[in-house]
Amino acid sequence: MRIERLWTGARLATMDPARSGLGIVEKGAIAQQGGRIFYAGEMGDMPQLDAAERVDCAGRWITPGLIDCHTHLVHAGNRAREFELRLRGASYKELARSGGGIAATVAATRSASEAELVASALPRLDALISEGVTTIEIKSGYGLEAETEMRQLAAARALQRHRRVEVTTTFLGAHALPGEEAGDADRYIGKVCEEMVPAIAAAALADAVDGFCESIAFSPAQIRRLFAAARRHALPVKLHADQLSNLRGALLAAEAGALSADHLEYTDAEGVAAMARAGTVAVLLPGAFYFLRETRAPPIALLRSHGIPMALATDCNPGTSPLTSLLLVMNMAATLFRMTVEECLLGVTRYAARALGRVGSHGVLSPGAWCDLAIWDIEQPAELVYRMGGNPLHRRIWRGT
Ligand code: DI6
Ligand code: FE
Repeated sequence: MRIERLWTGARLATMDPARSGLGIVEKGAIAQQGGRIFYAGEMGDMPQLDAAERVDCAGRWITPGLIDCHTHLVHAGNRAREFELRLRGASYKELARSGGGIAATVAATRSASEAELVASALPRLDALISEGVTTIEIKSGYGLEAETEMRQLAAARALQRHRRVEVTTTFLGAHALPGEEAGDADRYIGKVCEEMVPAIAAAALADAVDGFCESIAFSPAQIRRLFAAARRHALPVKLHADQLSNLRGALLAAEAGALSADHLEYTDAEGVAAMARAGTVAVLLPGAFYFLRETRAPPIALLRSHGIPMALATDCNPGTSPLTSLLLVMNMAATLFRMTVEECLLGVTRYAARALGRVGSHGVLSPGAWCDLAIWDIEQPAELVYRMGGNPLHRRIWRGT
């Protein structure tokens, strides 16, 4: 049979659940047809294939293209000034309560056009892509009214016309209470549920709905209303849960059958057990933990003992994680959270795909999955987690090319 492209002489970390651990194949080959993987495995076991193009990888390692499953990549402006204030002792919560924080980025984002949002996001996207990212999730949440939320989501989708990357979008209207709502969070959540979710669903602008469950954001009761609205429009949900305090957000997310519960620094044993029962992915964000100088780490040992899939992401945002390196995220997760190399690599591939509801098609090297590859100049997979700075990416392949 004739196929489009064949990579040979590679070592593969397939992340294939049918193999153990990283799913390593020492003498591997990958065949690509129509943008999807036709074969991935031992060269010796490969059927006879006539390839239009052959690439010898000279012993390099191939992983699935990396997936950044939690970002706020599209926004205007930055918060370097606020960073300086935090260095002088102000806390993130204090800045948020005094009208800075998310509100500052909302003001900048509301006055930016879609083209301006795209232009300012591209350098951040390029930084991620340069390290092998092939799929990225991008949230709204800096508009906090229908028009800007939709413009942010449209800008996120538009990035796919500028770069060879897949973008999934998440509506995060329940990120913060905008100033003009005069402290009435219930009324604002009503608008999110009755106006924004239906409009965004009708325009097919979002793949999921997310919220921020926190004392400085929305209560569990308000998040329940949000999740009910998402369900009415058949949209899957995710949650920023237990990042700064324990409002039992992980439990709430699990009970709603959420794809993922994200952050989890303050999650308790009951929340973890509920996530295990529901199959909710834990998305861990060590960049925000680091940048806020948080001291309480997510309950990694508990998540591990319950067999909960742990994903890792940049949380790229201007306030708590101005970070555009998924390689550095892995190093932080290993160093700060004591995650293993294997957990880190699965966290930016197979389990990141699962956090986006894309099981089997993304984040694995197996037949039928998209042929999104990262080819690395390394001797062993641990190097991807071990280094701080530096970038061993040799080639990034998206949909077979
Ligand atoms: N948690 C975070 O860390 C970001 N959003 C959220 O819900 C912070 C967003 C910001 O400060 O701009
Ligand atoms: Fe976030």
